[in-house]
Amino acid sequence: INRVLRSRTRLPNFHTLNDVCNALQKARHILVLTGAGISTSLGIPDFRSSTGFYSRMKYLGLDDPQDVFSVDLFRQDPSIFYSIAHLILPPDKACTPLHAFIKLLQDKGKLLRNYTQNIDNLEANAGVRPENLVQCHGSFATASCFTCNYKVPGEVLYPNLRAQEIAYCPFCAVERKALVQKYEKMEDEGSYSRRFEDINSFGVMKPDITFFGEDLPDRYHNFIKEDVKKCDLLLCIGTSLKVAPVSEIVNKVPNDVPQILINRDPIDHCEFDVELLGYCDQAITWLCNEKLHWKIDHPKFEEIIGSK
Ligand code: CNA
Repeated sequence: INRVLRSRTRLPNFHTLNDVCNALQKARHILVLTGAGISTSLGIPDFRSSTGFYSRMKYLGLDDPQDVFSVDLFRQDPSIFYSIAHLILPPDKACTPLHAFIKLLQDKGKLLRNYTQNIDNLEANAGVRPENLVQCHGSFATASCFTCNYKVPGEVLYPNLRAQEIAYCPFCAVERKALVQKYEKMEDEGSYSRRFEDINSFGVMKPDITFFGEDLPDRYHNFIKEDVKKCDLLLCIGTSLKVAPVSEIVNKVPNDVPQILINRDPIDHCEFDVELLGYCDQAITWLCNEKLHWKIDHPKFEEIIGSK
């Protein structure tokens, strides 16, 4: 975790909602940087809010609640991750108005790329095409064996994750059994050593989400350099911008490119040209309906307009 301290000189003529609307109308290469806040309206908790996922992890007694996503802890004891993963499993087929707005930008030929830190894969449910998406921290869409990398579709693991039961790789089963027997024998003989805790994760299936201590997917590194040069508008939505290197994207975008934040809470360590503080589904629905006269294709669109 890096707090990105940034004092950016704001654009001199970019302060108002009209400026935001003009930029959205004109832009052809919008980089949309999203985080957990765009999925909370579906009941998936974010991490760092006061009612977020980390605040619910206190009972585990970890030094740092983020450790539930530490690759070292997973190696030692994957049951900790398996005991909490059900809390962040994505719902089937659903997406939010905000996801549908990203799809709308794609349909209008304006979306350069959506860099999402989310692991719920809901962008796919909204119809954002894979080539327009970088899942910076991987996703639940696939899962791999921690030992031999055997890959399966993510849903294969869902019953185990929901039941909080560890899923094992079929190809590592024989070797795992032998290792566990050896380990148990050593424990009986009193020659147990902490380094043998690694066998706890031998042949364990892990969703392909990027844990702390793991590198980001190649796709992120392959695209980001060119995309920040190419983008003509940056939209940061539903993120606290506290996880590097994704949080550094805001510093890499050229100074003359407008940067807009749509977030429930202010972000003290970054400056944007315009900040729309509030719930992102409501903010984007209002902006599209009242100002841009764009219709978001989502069942909640009319409902939100009606409720004002
Ligand atoms: P975060 O640090 O929890 O920040 C979330 C931000 O969203 C906060 O600043 C909130 O103010 C804001 N927010 C919450 N609800 C709304 C809303 N309805 N409208 C607008 N803003 C809102 O999460 P980040 O994404 O910044 O941190 C990156 C982590 C979170 C990544 O590693 C993800 O994998 C991880 N994460 C993903 C999911 C998911 O996939 N849905 C859920 C929880 C955490």
